[in-house]
Amino acid sequence: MPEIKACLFDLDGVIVDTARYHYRAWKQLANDIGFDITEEDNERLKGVSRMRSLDIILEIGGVELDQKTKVKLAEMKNLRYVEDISLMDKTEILPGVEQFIQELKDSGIKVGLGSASKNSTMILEKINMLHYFDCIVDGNKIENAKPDPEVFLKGAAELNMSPENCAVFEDAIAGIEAARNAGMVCIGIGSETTLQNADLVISSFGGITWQIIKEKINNL
Ligand code: B16
Ligand code: MG
Repeated sequence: MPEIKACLFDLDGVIVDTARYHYRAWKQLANDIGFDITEEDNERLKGVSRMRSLDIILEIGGVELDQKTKVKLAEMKNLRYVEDISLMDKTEILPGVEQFIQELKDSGIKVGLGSASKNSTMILEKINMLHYFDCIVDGNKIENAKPDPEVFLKGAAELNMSPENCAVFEDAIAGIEAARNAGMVCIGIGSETTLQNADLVISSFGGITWQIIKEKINNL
């Protein structure tokens, strides 16, 4: 197994749990249009781009709209979402992930972000973690959404790394596919059943050190 010299992190579901804010804003939008969405529906939106999320929601409501209206609705949803995330702070960082990233920095491992979100820099600023990242590749920089490998390949390129020297941390099935398509080792954060295509899965970063992950990767 090639040496891992860089780690690329997904944002939502790995560093912070913004899914509940996305859910609140999408639910409100669906209600405005005249239908409702459930938490189960929200699972389908994780790791998916904003416009694709809207298409899924409209499909749930059985609503068809023209592109101009869809762009307007996505903007409305984002305004509500941004209102919520502007109140975020350090307390919203998921357990153990900041210590883990600090350990990577101390070990000379490069750290990058690979997220579908167009709000990633703002979120990282709010939780005071922007300074850890040697590169940020997010929804503003990519054309092809996960499972396309673009987001992670761009991350590796910005860090001057070959894909085989990069590991990806992801919570969504599409993100794991993207990492695999990029030829990178992929660590799933969540349930083993859902994330069965990851090279290894941890339930959270709680109690997890870089040493533990490095050994697990070497044993693959
Ligand atoms: P925004 P990730 C993704 O982030 C979210 O999981 C997904 O639910 C959201 O629709 C997408 O970002 C776009 O976010 O509307 O802020 O641009 O998991 O790839 O970090
Ligand atoms: Mg995610």
